Amino acid sequence: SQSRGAKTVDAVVIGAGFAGLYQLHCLRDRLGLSVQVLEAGDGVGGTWYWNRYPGARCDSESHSYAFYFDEALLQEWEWSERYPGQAEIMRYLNHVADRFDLRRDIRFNARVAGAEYDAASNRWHVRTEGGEHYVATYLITAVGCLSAANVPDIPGRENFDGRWFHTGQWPQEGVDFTGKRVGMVGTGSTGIQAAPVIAETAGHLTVFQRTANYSIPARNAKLTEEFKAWAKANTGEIRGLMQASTNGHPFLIQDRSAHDVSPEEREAIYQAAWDHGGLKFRASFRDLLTDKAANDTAAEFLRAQIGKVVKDPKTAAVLANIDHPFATKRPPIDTGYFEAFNRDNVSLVDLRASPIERITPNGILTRDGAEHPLDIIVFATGFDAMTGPLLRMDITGRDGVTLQHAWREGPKTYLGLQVSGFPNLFTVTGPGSPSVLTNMPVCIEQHVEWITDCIAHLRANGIPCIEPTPEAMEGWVAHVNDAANATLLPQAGHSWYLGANVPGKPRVFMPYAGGMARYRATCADVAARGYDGFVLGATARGALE
Ligand code: NA7
Repeated sequence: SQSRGAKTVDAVVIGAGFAGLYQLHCLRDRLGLSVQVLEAGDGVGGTWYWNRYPGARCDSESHSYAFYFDEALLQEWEWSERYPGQAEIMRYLNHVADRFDLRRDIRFNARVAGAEYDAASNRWHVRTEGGEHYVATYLITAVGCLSAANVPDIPGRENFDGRWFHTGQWPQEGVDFTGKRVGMVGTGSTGIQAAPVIAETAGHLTVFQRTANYSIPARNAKLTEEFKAWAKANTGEIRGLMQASTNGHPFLIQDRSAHDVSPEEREAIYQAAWDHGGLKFRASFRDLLTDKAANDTAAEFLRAQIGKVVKDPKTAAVLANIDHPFATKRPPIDTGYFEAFNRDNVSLVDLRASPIERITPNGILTRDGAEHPLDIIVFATGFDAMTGPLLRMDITGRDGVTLQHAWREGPKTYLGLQVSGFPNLFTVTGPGSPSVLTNMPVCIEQHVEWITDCIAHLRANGIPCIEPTPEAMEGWVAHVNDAANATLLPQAGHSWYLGANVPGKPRVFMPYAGGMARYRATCADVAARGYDGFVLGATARGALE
């Protein structure tokens, strides 16, 4: 299986974000394998490497947005704010890379073009866009869920006289908005973070809103010494809480129905959650994501807050014209988003009333005939989520079947970790895993450790390869659907959870909504039952060395 000019290793890992870094550490330093990480960027960080737009910040609280596998690492690292900003997360991941001496096995500026499985040798052949060739027994994708930028195909973009940027491919040197007329398209988590920061220096900011969104104040602040000491003294408890929760955050969803309390009590609970800030708002009642009437109470409270903040009633009405249940699209949290519309240099365009017709050399033309003159356009238009980063590479499994073909009707995986027909390919936070519905590092640690244990099992038992049975995979796909349908999540018809933001993408609810704790237990159980649902070694046809 040795090819000329190719480098042979035990495992190739694609991506050097949270997932790729930890996967390298586990395979190399715990199992003793030779590992090559291939990373498109010129540094570690993954999603955070590319998403350096103004205001980029994590919505998970910093003490929970970290690796928990190493107590010394937890004790030595210090976060400065309640939510970590992009630059601080980059410092953290660079620290991790140095501390575990990871860089020597990472090849930067190496974007993977494709990977092909050779059944005769039971090896993956991985090729980069730069023409490098790697041969590996195991191929692990650690490519992130929100890393393939979705730049909308709006006619006329190529003729725009100004500059345009996508938030997920932000220039390293930054963008100077001083005095500029800036148009920002998109009001998801990203646009909601970026708008108030852009408004501080821009001459004028025009926000183009297609879908109005709920947002909860983050209430970011410097961490106190007391909090930092508490977090360090209670790492075990925090880890336990994150692992027991449905979403990997260090709080549990309250075990009470929104219907159990009086309207006055409910209002007080929501007000307290609003004042506390952040994603914990969602944990106020257990039935917010399963019972529409319960959800309506939260939605109503949140819409009312917009009217209290935004002074211009017309702008407030457009911002509050939200047509999906609360948290059925990923709820943003913000620092001064609605407040920004009270500035003289910020205005809102309602694309529902008048969609974008085209981009002109001068700006954006909407259907009502208004041309909004712009120097800079910022596309905060999100990602080809979950499947995009995988399908933008050409991955070919057994019998020449491509992943694009295998997923033509939507992604199919077993446990979000493996695909039938693709032996020894592991997808960290793949579609069908809880991933984007959770606090990512918690999900990533679980995936990476499960994959590591699986590979250790294969090697200890002389098993050349593993892949799921088609039946197990179909069963999991059905279970992922059932889990979504047991919630209100599919009711947001235009959400990226469903792939609805990318024209032509199959409408399939991609993440597993059954909860992180339950998912963890299922994965552990599958392994304990001898990797139930997987075929061990049978597909390699004698490739055992
Ligand atoms: P999102 O959440 O996908 O938001 C993208 C926004 O861009 C959303 O408001 C979209 O409106 C809007 N959009 C997308 N395409 C267009 C076009 N063609 N015209 C007008 N508006 C458009 O991406 P984010 O980057 O904000 O957040 C991604 C995740 O990162 C987030 O959920 C967190 O997990 C972190 P739409 O709703 O499709 O009508």
